[in-house]
Amino acid sequence: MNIAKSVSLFQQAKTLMPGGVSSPVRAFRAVGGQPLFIDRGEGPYLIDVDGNRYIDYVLSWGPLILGHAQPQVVRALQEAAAKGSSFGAPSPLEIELAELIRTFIPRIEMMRFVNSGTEAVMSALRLARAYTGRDKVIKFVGNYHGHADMLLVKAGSGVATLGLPDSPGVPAATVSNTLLAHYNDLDSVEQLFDEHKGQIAAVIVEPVAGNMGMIPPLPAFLPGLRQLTSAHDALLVFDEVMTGFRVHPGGAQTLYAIQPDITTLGKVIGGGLPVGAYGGRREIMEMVAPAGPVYQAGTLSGNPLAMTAGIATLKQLQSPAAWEHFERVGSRLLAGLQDAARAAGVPIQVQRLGSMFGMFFSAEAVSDWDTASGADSRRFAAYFQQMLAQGVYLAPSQFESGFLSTVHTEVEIDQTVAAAANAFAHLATESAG
Ligand code: HOZ
Repeated sequence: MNIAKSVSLFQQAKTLMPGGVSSPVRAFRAVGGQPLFIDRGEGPYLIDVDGNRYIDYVLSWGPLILGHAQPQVVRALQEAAAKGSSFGAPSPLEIELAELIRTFIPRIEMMRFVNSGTEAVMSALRLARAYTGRDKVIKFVGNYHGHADMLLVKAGSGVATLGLPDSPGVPAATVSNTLLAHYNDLDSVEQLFDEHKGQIAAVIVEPVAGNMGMIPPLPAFLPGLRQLTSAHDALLVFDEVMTGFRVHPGGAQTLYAIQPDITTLGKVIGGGLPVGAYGGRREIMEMVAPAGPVYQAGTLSGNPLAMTAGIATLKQLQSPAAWEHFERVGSRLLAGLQDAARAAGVPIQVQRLGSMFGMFFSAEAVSDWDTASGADSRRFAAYFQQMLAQGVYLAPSQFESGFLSTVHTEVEIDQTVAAAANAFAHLATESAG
């Protein structure tokens, strides 16, 4: 595969941007090789600057649930851009997107739009602290909630990919109120509530972990978190930036029938433009300024372009056909991967919920950070390169999730499974040799 133009652009980019990228995982550090520079996206495909074409399962790390350059989204954006890109004043589009979100997730009675998932989470936790009058927050090892200081401790995603348990530049005092529990382990949460009685404002969780690979919750985990937070007058914050509109039309909270107090969203609700939102019970949200005293603001928040892309995207997700499609192609992909791995004698763990999936090279079930990080990362890197060489673009880290779109058809799925069969066979030969 010729990637000469990407190679040359990467050299240039490294002189201008740290590591040559605008976000760390994109640099391919965990899988070797170098990032591809992308010219354009077309439906389920990415086309790089050298003209190579890939079936894309990253989809801009989740937002592009309708695929790249989806015609209705593009048309809506063109019309909106012609009317102005940002007003710094309310527009009817904010109401339209907020209504749509509330239709899908009724628990979000009120919301505030921001510009990223990171911003949504840091604002949600400020609100949770203000509402409860407490400072401490429980997060889970391997869960990732963006790069706000207080949450940059034992985080997943790029932090895990690069093997950085913490980040320099984060003051010890800032994370002193961040308590760590283990995903899928209620005892570890209960212990923290016992040790810090009356001091814990909230438990924040990725209801389906997506940033240490994809790991669904065990049956008792989310109900247990709801019960514990309620019993201790703490808030339950669901970070659905990744799972929102992915695992179920109503998010993980609907799939598992749990009512969080605050939900954070991002990715899909911006249809590929930068956006985030946090929302929840009216009584809590009315503490946000100017309705209440909790300050949070943003120049581009609620801008008409992001709102337009979000509206055009969510409207298309109202069709049951979209969700039937995810079930059909998603189960075909999973079964194909499982069969191919079994045939090659390569142990894998695969999971899927809606249009989100994950795969680990492990013979053991994966349920938390310890088991996720115990999976074979060298095998993952080799698999990634094999898939890329055959035109399949996966996230360049085993600590990320894969995503499907409404335009990934059986054709792309079957090509992917055939490529995976070759890759598994190659891995099996390598370990035999
Ligand atoms: N938070 C995203 C991954 N889980 C961002 C990755 C990127 O854009 O590089």
